[in-house]
Amino acid sequence: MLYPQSNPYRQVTDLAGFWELRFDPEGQGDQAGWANGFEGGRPAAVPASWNDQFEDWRDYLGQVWYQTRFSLPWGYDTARQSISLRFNSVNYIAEVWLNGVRLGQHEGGHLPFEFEVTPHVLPEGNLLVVRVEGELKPDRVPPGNVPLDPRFTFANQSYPPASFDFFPFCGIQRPVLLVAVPNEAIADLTVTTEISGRAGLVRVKVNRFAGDAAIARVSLRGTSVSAETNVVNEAEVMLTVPEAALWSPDSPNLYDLTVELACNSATLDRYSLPIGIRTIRVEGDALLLNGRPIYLKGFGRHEDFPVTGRGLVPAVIVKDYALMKWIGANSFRTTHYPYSEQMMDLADRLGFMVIDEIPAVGLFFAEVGLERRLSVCRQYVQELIARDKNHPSAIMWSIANEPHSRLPAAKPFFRNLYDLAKSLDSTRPITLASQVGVDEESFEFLDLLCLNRYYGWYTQSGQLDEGLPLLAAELDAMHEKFAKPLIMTEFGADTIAGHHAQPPEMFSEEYQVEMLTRYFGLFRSRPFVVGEHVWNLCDFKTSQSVRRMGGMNLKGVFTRDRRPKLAAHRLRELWNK
Ligand code: ADA
Repeated sequence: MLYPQSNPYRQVTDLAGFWELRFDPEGQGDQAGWANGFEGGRPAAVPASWNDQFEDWRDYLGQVWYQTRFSLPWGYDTARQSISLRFNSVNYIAEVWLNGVRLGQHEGGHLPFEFEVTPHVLPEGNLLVVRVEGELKPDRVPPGNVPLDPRFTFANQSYPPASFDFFPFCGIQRPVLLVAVPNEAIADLTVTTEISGRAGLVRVKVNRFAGDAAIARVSLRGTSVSAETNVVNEAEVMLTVPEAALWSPDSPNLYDLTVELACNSATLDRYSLPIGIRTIRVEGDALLLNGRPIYLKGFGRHEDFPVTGRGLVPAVIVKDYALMKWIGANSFRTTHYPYSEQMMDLADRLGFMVIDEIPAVGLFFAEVGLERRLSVCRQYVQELIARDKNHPSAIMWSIANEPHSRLPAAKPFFRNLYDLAKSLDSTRPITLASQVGVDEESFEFLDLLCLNRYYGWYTQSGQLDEGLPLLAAELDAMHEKFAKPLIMTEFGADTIAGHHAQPPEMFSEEYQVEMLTRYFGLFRSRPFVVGEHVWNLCDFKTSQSVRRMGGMNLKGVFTRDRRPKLAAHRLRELWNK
């Protein structure tokens, strides 16, 4: 799924701004025909979550109607072009109408979807209506409102009752784009890279929308190779880049790749994207980038900021990267859902390695709704790989976070997703972040191990001396059983900024520092540990519960408004040593 761009053949217009929004707790909108427009809306910013934009709708996850009007900008031409509407992210269920025509529906809040609108769009005064709801339900992914069952350890009550520990923000959270491409256009590109000696090998598969045979011309750094599209509208070429400047965190070299579609020497379409030449694979106990062992230093994070909620805020992206560079990090996991395309683009440019995770957190394996949860997860795997496959920064796929995998149905569930992901992309390792550890049967086939652990916090609370040896034993047991490299994908301590204690005690800045420092010491004594991701980069909003002061998860090493705690300075020392 190519990200829209403007060039002499293509146009894109961002429909951001103040849209009309109407809350519809009674669900009267359907009867009242709000799909054809409605009165009585209030201004709401798009993109942004709706929950914190108003004075009294924070915990409302029900039905909401959005509408906006737009005219086709100069140059958009429904005769020569195919016009579509792209939604980068709408949480959770979105249903869309244009000028009263129902375009379709999408489930899942963190991956893009688009509708072709050429037959329905008018030169002026188009009415776009979007109905959104984010109810928490057991058969959704991520699930919520799951009936409490001791087997699934959802013992802690939280409000809203999400089966995940971050606030279930809702709304149109990333840009909505009006896109025009030529009728004869490039539909998709798949770039994979290899290294041969000092040369880089760049394989490019070009898919075009159905049409007569055409030439795909692929250019990179002055070298150009062409191939004719075949009966399935596909062409594949390979370019060799001598003395290639490889992509890595230390030197995130990118090349501008340009693909043109031509027929009878007339260029029909063009698409350009930055690519990085790199390889990533697991070998023995090591994770190799460009054939060399790497160690991941970084964080779990959230797209979370006051007022905008999970909305796209480019300045926060820039800030978080600046803080991660300052602290010496080289990677992050997209906990617990795919982040914006803008976040991924900067990861390529700034040299951050990304564990790219589908929004599958809090999965459970009771029979009821299991098939449905599997099909939604399969949809997410397909959508994520289609969206992020060409990013050099995306070094592996994560198919779940902390699934409740003690039931036998878990293993075949993840085998299914693993096989699907491998069939779509055989160039990246695949994993999941486990809370079950050595009993996570799926680690038999997954490419590497990821573990979330909080010894000294949820267990052995306040007693790091007790907790550390238990963690050491568990790491050794996992390595003994699975003989694969392991990343500690989560560990940390809730910390109230400004709260101090000597000797260190829970919630104090000193306790967070001691916990992280001693965990690091342990990891460095285990050569099969190939990475450490601290939970979390910043404090973030979550559901209210007795364990979450002020509805906040305070395990950030920075506060929610990006001010450092003591641990941030310690990490900077440890990671820049
Ligand atoms: C889990 C979970 C995180 C967060 C963390 C915590 O590991 O994956 O989302 O909830 O625990 O703070 O307890």
